[in-house]
Amino acid sequence: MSTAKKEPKQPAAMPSAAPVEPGQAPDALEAMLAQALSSRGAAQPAAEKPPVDEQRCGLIAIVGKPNVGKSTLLNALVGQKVSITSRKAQTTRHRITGMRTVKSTQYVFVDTPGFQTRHGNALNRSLNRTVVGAVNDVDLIVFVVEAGQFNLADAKVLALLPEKTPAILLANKFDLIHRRAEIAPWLRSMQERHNFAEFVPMSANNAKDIERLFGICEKYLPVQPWMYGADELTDRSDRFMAAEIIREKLFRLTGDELPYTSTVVIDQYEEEGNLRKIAATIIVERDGHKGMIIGEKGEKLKRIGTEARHELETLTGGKVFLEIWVKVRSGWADDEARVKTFGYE
Ligand SMILES: Nc1nc2c(ncn2[C@@H]2O[C@H](COP(=O)(O)OP(=O)(O)OP(=O)(O)O)[C@@H](O)[C@H]2O)c(=O)[nH]1
Ligand SMILES: [Mg+2]
Repeated sequence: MSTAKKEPKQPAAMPSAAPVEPGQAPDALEAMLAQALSSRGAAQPAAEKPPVDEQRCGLIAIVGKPNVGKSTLLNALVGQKVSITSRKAQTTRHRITGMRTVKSTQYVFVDTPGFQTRHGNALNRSLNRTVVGAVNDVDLIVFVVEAGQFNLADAKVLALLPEKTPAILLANKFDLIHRRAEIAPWLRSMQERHNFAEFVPMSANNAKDIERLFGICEKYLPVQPWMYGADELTDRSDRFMAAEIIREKLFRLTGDELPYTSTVVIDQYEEEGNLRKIAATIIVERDGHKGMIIGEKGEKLKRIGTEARHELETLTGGKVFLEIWVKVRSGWADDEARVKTFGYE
C-alpha cells in the first residue's frame, strides 16, 4: 500500500521544529529539545471531508522493544482505547490498526508487539513475524524507546527498519527523566545509530505532546484518498476486543509470577438486541497457573471477569453477560499449530 506519489509538504499549523539531520550541530538538537518541552500542538478536530485530491493518508508503524509505551501511544493518538496496555511485557500480540482523521489528513497507525529477544518459542516467533511484516510498506516508522535508554533489545528492533522509510525516534516516558538537560548527549548518540528523520522526546500520556506529534508526522504522509471513514477508529471487531480486554485484565490483575504464555479465546459471541453473550476461555500452560488465575475461592477470576465486563459494557454501550473458563494446554506456546488456532499469525 501507499505506493502513491509522495509529496512532502510542511503543514501550515506545524510547529517550527525542523527535522534534525544526522550530523547536525548539537545546537539543533538542543533547540529541538527546548521546543519539545514548550511547544503547543497542531492537531485540530476532523472537519468536513475535503475533495479527494486534497486528502492526505498514510500508514505509520509504531515499533519498539516490549513495554516502551507503544500501545499507550496508539490509544492517545486515536483518542480512544483500541489497544490494550499493561506494565507487563508482551501485552500486544497482534497488529492493531488505529486511525485518526484530522482536517484533510488521515493517519493510519499500526501498533505492533514488542519485538521478542528472550525466548524463541512459536508464540514469540509469531509476534516477531508481525513486527517484521508491519515495518514494510508503511510511509513512516515511529521507533519508540524509553528516553535516555538504548540497549540490545532496542538495537534488534532498530536493525529491522528499512533504510528507505523515514523513521522518527520517539523518546517516550520523558516525564521520568528528572534532569532533562542530560538527554541532549543521549540524543546525540542516537543520531549516530540511524538516519532518523526526527527526534521527539515526549510522553505518551501528555496531550500536548500527542498533538505536536500529529504535526510532525503529517508531512511524511502522501496525498492520496483516505482509506477509512473520518470517524473510524480501528479495524478490529468487538469480538477481538473482547478477547483483548479479558487478556488485559488478566495481565493487570495477576502478579509477575504468571508467565506470559497465557492467552484468551472467545468461544461464543452473540448479540441479542442490546445484550452481548460472551463465553471465553483463558488458556494457560500449567495447572499451577490455572490456580493463580482462579485465586482463592475463585476471587481472582471473578475480579478479572467483573473488570472486563464493565469495560466491554462501556465499549459496546450495552449489557454484557460474560462467562470465563480456564483451561490448561500444556506447551501450547511452543506448538506452531496451536499458536495459529489461538489466533496468532
Ligand atoms: N511514565 C510513563 N509511563 C508510560 C508512558 N507511556 C507508557 N507508559 C507505561 O508503560 C507501560 C507499558 O505501556 P504499553 O503501552 O503497554 O507498552 P507497549 O510498548 O505497548 O508494550 P508491549 O505491547 O508489551 O510491547 C504501561 O504501564 C504504561 O502506562 C509515558 O509516557 N510515561
Ligand atoms: Mg503494546
